[in-house]
Amino acid sequence: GGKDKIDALGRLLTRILRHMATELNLNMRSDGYVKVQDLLKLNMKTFANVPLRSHTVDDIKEAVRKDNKQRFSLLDENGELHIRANQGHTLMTVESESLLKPILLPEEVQVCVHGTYRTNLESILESGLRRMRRLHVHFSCGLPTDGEVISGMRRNINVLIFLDVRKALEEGMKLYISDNKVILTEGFDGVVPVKYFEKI
Ligand code: HQG
Repeated sequence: GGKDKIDALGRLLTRILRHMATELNLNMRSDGYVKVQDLLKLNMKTFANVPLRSHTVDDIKEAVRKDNKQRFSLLDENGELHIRANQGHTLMTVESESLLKPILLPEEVQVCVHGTYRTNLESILESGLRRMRRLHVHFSCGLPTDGEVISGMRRNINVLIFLDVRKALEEGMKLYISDNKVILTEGFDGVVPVKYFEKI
C-alpha cells in the first residue's frame, strides 16, 4: 500500500544521502544537502520496486515527515527544496562542522549511550568504540521507552555503553549533536577509547 511505498522511498533516500552521493555524481553541499529535483532524476528503484522518477516532491515530504527517527531535514532555498540526512554518513565530503552542532558543555547532555550487541563487546573492550564505516560513532541522548525507537541506536541492541561526557570534553574529544538529537563523535582518530566509558 501507500505506506509501504513511502517507507521504501525513505529507505532509499537514507542510503543515497548517507552513502551514495559521490558514486551517483550527485551534487551534495558540505552540510549534506542535495536538491530534491536532482534526486528525483536518478535512475533507481526503491525497495518497493517503484522508480524514483515516478515519485513526487510531496512523496519526499511525506517520507521525511513520517520517518520514525527524523533522519532527514528539508531546506527551502530560493524556492528550491533541498534534503539531507541528519546523521549516519560515510561520505567524506560531508563536513561535521557544517552539518552538526558542537556540544561544548557536559550539562548540555543528560545521557550519552551507545547501543550495541554482546557479540561485539569483547572487541569493543579491547580496542574501544570504532566508527567503522561511518564518519562518527553514534550515541543516543536517552533510552528507548516501551519498545519505542530512539534516534541513535538500533531497536534490537542488547548492550548499552554510557559515555563519560565530562571527561571526554575535558580531554578534547569533539562531540556533536545532530538535528534529530543523535550525539556523534569521531573520538580520537575514529576511536572512542575504553577509558571514556562511564559504565556498561
Ligand atoms: C560496533 C542506526 C566490534 C558498534 C542506529 C555497532 C544508529 C564494534 C557496529 C546508526 C567496535 C557499527 C548507527 C569494535 C564499534 N569491535 N564492534 N571495536 N566498535 N562496534 O551501523 O551505532 O536506523 O556503523 O557497536 O539507530 O549500530 O540507520 O553503527 O554495532 O543511529 O538511521 O560496530 O544507525 O540508525 O555499526 O548505528 P553502525 P550503529 P538508522
